[in-house]
Amino acid sequence: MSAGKFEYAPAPESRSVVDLRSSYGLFVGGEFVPTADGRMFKTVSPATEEVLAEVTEAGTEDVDRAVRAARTAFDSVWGPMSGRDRGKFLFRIARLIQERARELAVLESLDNGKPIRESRDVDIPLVAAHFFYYAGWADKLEYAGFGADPRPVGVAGQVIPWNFPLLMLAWKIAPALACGNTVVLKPAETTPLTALLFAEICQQADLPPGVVNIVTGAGATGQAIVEHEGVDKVAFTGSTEVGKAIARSVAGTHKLVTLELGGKAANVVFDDAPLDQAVEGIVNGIFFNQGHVCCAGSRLLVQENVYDEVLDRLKRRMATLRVGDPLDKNTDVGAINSAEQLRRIATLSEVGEAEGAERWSAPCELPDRGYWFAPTIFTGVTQAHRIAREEIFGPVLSILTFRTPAEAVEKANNTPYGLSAGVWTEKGSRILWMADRLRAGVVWANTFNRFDPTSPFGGYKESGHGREGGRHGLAAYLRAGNPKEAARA
Ligand code: TAP
Repeated sequence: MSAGKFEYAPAPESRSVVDLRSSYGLFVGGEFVPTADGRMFKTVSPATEEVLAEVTEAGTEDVDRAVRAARTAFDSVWGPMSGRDRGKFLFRIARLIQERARELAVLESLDNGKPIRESRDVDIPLVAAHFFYYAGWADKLEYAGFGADPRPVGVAGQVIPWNFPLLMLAWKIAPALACGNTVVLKPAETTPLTALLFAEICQQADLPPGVVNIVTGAGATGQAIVEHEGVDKVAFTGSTEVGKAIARSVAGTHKLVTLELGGKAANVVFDDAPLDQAVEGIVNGIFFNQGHVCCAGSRLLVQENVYDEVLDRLKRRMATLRVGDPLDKNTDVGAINSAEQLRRIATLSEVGEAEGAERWSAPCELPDRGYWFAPTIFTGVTQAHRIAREEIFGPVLSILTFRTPAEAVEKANNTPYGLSAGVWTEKGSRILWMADRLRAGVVWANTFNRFDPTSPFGGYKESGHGREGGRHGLAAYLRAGNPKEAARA
């Protein structure tokens, strides 16, 4: 245990609340079914490398079956159902998520590696909040500003990443269902388990068969969903590279598409900021969820005259972070999600050193088994460095400096991405001045990584297009958004 850390007895959350099956089929047409043409793969705990379960790798025939089930449910039950009745199902799902919150949180931490403190206090409460929020919209769509009689799109094909597995599922499924669509969703290869537990919750809620279909698998399964002719709308969250491939594949088809992609957010600290709070915000911005956050504050821009002080306080704070067992309630930073992601973080960190930046890692003992990376910062970073330009998607912070607000804006916007940004200052006028100029979908002021179902989220530039969350999030799942579009439809 390093100096500065309090000694705590281990406080592990019990795994006994989770009833893991040894293998899982696909959830199609309201039932768990075996694959027609796919294979099985294993999902492991990234903290221990223990195999948790075998999961089905859906092939094209399975995807076709799922899309057909979704179409039938859309035509026969869910599309014609009144918004009021759809809302009841969504409220029921939201309540079941709350009832089974502990089970979901433990399973998420097991499969993903994130600290139980975060899955219990952030992920799962937000998942329930999303279902409650969109349940409320289901019978009010005609007042949402999308025309007098907005219609669902049809069958939505949804592909999500591994960093917030159940939360990304909620961002996709809750608005889609509220608007009257049915869905085929693929969770990420490394984190399928909470999506499969969600399928059980759909059964428990008596959701009509085929409204939600969960097909597990890798990239090829995602591609089969995206390319399926029976899919009317593609919703994707993931890397910019795969997002571009998806945009190319749906171009020229009838499909609507929304893309939530990567980021390289600037977190800008001015000299008049309350520095202790700013340091908390910096730590939360980059070490929350091991930095596996698309809107992570991975580029810290500090005003030059407070640079030494901020750096000093930041290192002191980082030395108190507890890295280790995700199921321990005292853990601040859990495991890296996969061996592949760990390699990517390690490689980019080596590139940072090779290009001349100075590396410092928090003193901590990393467990022997599993995938781990100590919270790390780089100083002496210039805008040309790869670690200042590329998304690392791990607990690695690049620190740059600036002198004037104009320089801060110029550096913050000097990125192909534009998902989020943070501003730390005590001047309200400066916050507004910065927010006007930062080319980012979300700008946080004197806070970071705050999410709420009522608030839209999405990117500029290569961070994607379309918004999720809030009233704006409905637009992606409704046709005839305005009278002109209605006339064309
Ligand atoms: P990706 O490799 O892009 O994977 C995302 C999802 O797409 C996974 O389910 C993946 O399956 C699937 N996929 C892979 N290749 C595909 C293809 N050719 N066609 C269709 N689907 C395909 O990203 P990732 O590594 O999981 O996630 C990290 C990235 O997501 C980061 O760049 C991060 O910034 C971004 N992200 C963005 C947001 C928002 S809201 N903007 C939120 C979270 C994450 P497999 O898992 O089986 O490979």
